[in-house]
Formats: sequence, C-alpha cells, structure tokens
Amino acid sequence: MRKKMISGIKPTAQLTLGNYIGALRPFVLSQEEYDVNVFIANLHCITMPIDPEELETNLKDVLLFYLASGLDPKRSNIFLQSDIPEIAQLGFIMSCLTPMGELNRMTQFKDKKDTGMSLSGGFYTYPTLMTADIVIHQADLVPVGEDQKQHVELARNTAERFNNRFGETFVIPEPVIAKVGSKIMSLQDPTKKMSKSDKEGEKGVVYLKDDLKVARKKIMSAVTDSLGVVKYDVENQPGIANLLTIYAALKNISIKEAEAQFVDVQYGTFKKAVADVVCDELEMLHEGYDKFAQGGFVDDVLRQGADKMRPGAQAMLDKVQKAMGLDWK
Ligand code: AQP
Repeated sequence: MRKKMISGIKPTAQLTLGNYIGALRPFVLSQEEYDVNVFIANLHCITMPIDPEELETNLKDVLLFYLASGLDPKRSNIFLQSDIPEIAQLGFIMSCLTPMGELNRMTQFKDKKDTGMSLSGGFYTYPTLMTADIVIHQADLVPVGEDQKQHVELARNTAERFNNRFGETFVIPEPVIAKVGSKIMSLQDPTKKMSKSDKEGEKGVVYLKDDLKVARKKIMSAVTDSLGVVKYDVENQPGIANLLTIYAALKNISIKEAEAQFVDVQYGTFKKAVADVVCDELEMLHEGYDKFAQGGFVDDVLRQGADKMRPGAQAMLDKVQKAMGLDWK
C-alpha cells in the first residue's frame, strides 16, 4: 500500500517562493509515490488577527496555486481544514495530552513571544491542532520546511503518549524535509526565513503572484557579499548560498551541481541565471492560476476533498473517544 502523506499551508498572506520550494513543489513531486492529502489550514490563520476578506482571498489563492503547481485532484485529496470539524475536536483532546513545557519550547512560539506582541491562546496551542491535522488521517509522512519540523516531532510525541496510555491508536508520523530548499531565506536579510507575513521585509520576499519584472528586480537586488565567488558557504556567504539553493531546488539538481555551473562567473551573471529560472517557474504558475481561476470548479475540488477525508476522520475521532472513555455508546 502507498504511504499516506499529509501537509497544509496557512492562507495568512500571499504565498512566497519559500512556500513553493519548501512545500508546494514537494507535494506535487510526491504524487508519483504517495497517497497525497493536502489541506488549506484556515483554522491556523485565526490564531493571529486577520481580516476576513483577506482570509477569503488568500484561501482561494492557496487553492489556485495548489492546482497551478500541479496538484491533481483526481490523484490527490485537497480539502479545507474547517470542513472537517472533527479535527478541531481532536485538537482539543490533543492539547490536553501535551505538557505546557513542550509548548513553551516551540521556537515559533518563542520567537513571536520575544517580539512582545500580544499572543492568543490559540497561537500557543496551535502545534496541538497541527498534531490533530496529522494523526486524525493516520498519515505516515509529513513533508514540511525546516521551521515546521519541531511541530511534527511534537505530534509524534503526543501520538506515542496516547498510544502508551490508551492503547495502539495512532500511526506515528515522520517529518520529511527536502534535501535542497527546506529553508529559503529573505533576499534582503539572508539570515532570516522568507516568510509570507513579513510586511517589513517585502523586498526580500518573492511572492508567487509577483509580476515577472518585480520578481526579477528582487533577485537582481538580493544582498550578496564582496568575496566574488559563487560558493555554498552559509556562514560567510549567506546571500549567495540562498540564491544557489533557490537555483538548485528549481532545477532539481544538487547544490554541488549548481556550484559547478558558476565557477568563475560574476555575481551579476549568476543572479541573472537565478532570476531566469525563478521567472520561468512563476510564468508557469501564473498561467495555471489564470486557467483554474476561470475554470469555475474550485468549490467542487474542496467539496470532493472533504467528502473523501471526513468519514476516516469521524471514525478516528470515535475510536479516540472510545479509548478515552468519553463515549457511552
Ligand atoms: N522560507 C521557506 N523555505 C522553505 N519552506 C518554507 N515554508 C514556509 N516558508 C518557507 C513551508 O511552507 C509550508 C507552509 O507554511 P505555513 O504557511 O503553514 O507556515 P509557515 O511555516 O509559518 O510559513 P510562512 O510563510 O513563514 O508563513 P507566516 O509568515 O504566515 O508564518 C510549511 O511546510 C513551511 O515549512
């Protein structure tokens, strides 16, 4: 039997090249080998303040970019997280099985807390909802970028804890991290992750919706160094290392192979090659986006996805409730 893979993206803002290389592309490539299930994580969005209209637009965009990237609804299940209410129910149960000490150690929580912004309880417990997202579907594999690995490890711990306490119930999921491109960095500050809600650093972020000219300009203005050698050295040349990663990931080659293509090449020429490959990919995505936006069947995709996923989720929640003594039937 094919292994079951699950992953999702929060429709918090416009998708970035980081989301594409670290998540969307690996989802699409996985379709050959795995039973692929991909969702739009709208419940995770409301853990931070969000404008409802913006959320709705972003949600449609994520779906259109899933399709434009090559996710095929005939082969893979694509669904909206909130269309399966059992996930939120199981999320509460999972939060009761997760020690606060583990949640306090989550780096995404610590980073946001350090900014001094006011955080919601939902943001604090979001990794426990993510646990439910994964285990309710008995997923074997969870492809994620480097930043989400810790949350998948928390999901593994919680599933193991449940199995030990209440009997063998959940499959223990494995995180899958892409060999190249699991953490694309900002083009302006290559020590910082390229993030879709980074409003201050927009110049360092290539959005999938960016006009090709704008995207090209962002790559050509990427911060580099004065060493003048195209080499993968994250510590001393983080900007060049990031551009090499983007190039290698999109070309489907190793970093070594990418480096070999740019021996004795000047930074300007190297950046142009990176911009070309990014713009080719964006052009393909824009064409797909427009085609699916006009197709008018996007609602059906989500409906069919939820119809296929919900019965399994309901059965799993029943099993959990029985195992815990929550169910009198
Ligand atoms: N820069 C990145 N490089 C590689 N992978 C990335 N991912 C995100 N940014 C990069 C991966 O994309 C998937 C979806 O992420 P998400 O939207 O659920 O959450 P996130 O990791 O918090 O992504 P962002 O873009 O940083 O969103 P905001 O700014 O809203 O917090 C995940 O697999 C993630 O690893």
